[in-house]
Amino acid sequence: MKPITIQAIHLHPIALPFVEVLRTSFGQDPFKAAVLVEVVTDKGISGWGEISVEVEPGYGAETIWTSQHIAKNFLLPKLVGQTIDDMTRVPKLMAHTRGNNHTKHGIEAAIWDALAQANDMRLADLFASYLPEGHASRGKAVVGVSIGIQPTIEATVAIIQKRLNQGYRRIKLKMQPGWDVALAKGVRDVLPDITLMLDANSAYTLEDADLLEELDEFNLLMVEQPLGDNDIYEHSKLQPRMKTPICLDECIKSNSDLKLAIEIGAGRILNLKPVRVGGYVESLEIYKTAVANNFPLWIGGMLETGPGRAANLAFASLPGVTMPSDISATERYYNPDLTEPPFVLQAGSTINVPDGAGVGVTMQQDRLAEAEARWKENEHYIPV
Ligand code: OSB
Ligand code: MG
Repeated sequence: MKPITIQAIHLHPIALPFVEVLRTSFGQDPFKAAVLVEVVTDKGISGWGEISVEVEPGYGAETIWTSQHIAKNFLLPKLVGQTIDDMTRVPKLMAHTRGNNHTKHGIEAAIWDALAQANDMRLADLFASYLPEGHASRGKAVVGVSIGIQPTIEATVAIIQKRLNQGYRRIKLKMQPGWDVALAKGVRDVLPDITLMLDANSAYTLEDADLLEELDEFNLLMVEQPLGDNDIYEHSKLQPRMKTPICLDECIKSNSDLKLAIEIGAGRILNLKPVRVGGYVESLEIYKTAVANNFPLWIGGMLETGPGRAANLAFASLPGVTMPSDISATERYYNPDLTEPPFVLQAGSTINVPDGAGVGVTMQQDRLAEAEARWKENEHYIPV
C-alpha cells in the first residue's frame, strides 16, 4: 500500500435542495445539510468524505454547526501532517475526542478515498482488503427506497406505484404514532405482495407493544427502530412479542452495541449506517460480527450527496451485506447532485459500483461552490 501524507483538510458546509423531502417521525428538513470533507495529500490528490447531518439534531445529535466546531478544533489538528497507509490508525488518531460519530465518519471517509486513489484502487476493493478472503466486492449493491410520511394512504400508494415502476423492489415507509397499523393495512389492501417494511425512527415505547404486535398481520420484511434511540434493552423485551423481525438502526452506535444486541435478542436485522458508528473502520468490525453471527445486514443512509452515497454503495457491494440497502438512484435525491456520473437504478433493483479509483465519482466544483453559497445564505436559519 502506497502511503499518503495529509497536507491539508478543507471543510465545505453545503445546503442542497431535495427532489423530494423525507418526512419522518421526528420531522423534515428544508434542505440537505452536510459538511463535505476534502483531504489533500502531498501528491495533490483530493479525497472526499461526507459528514451527513441534518439542520436539526433529529436523527443524530450532531448538526452542521457542531460538526465544523469539533472537526476544526479537535480532530483536524490530529490528522494534518500524518502519513497513513493503514486505515485502522485513523480512528485511533481521533480517539481523544469522544462521540461525534458523524463528524469522525466524514473525515475518515475522505482519507479512505484519498488512500484508494493513491493506490489506484476502487474504494470497494480497499474495504475488501481489510476482510478475510471470500469477501470481494460484488461490483453492485441490491437497493430499496425510503418513502416519507404522506398526508393520505392514497398518496402513499401513488408514490409506492411510482417507485415500483422505476424498478425498486423493496419499499420502506416511515411510520409514527397514528400512522402505523392503518398505514400497513391501507397499503397491504392494495399491494398485498410487495416487499414492504416500516421505519419508526424511535417514535414508540414499550407501552406501545400491543399496538406494535398488530403489525405482525401485514407480512412486513421488518420494522425498523420502533423504540428509543438508546433502547437496546427495551428492544430485547419487544422482539420476543413480535413475529416481525425488528431491525435496529439508531441504537447501534458501535460493534460493542451490536454484540450486546445479538446476545440479548434485541432484534434480528441491522441497518448499518457508517455515519452513525463513526466510520468504515468500525463498520468493518460490525460487518465481521454480523457475518460471524449470521446476522442479516444492510447499509442505511441519510440522504447523502454524491461522495457519501458512493462510499456507502462501495460498502453495500460487499457480500456480507445480505439485504437491500437504502441507497437509491441520484434522481430520487438531487437534481443535480454534486458529483458525476449519477447513480442509475439497474435491473434487479441494483446500483453498480463505479469503475474509477476511490469513490469513483467526481466532484463538480461549480455545483459545490453554489451549494456552499446556499449554506452561507441559510447559516442563521432557525428551525421552526
Ligand atoms: O432512519 O433510515 C433512517 C434518512 C434520514 C435520517 C434517517 C433515515 C433516513 C432514511 C433515508 O430512511 C435513507 C436514504 O438515504 O435513502
Ligand atoms: Mg432508520
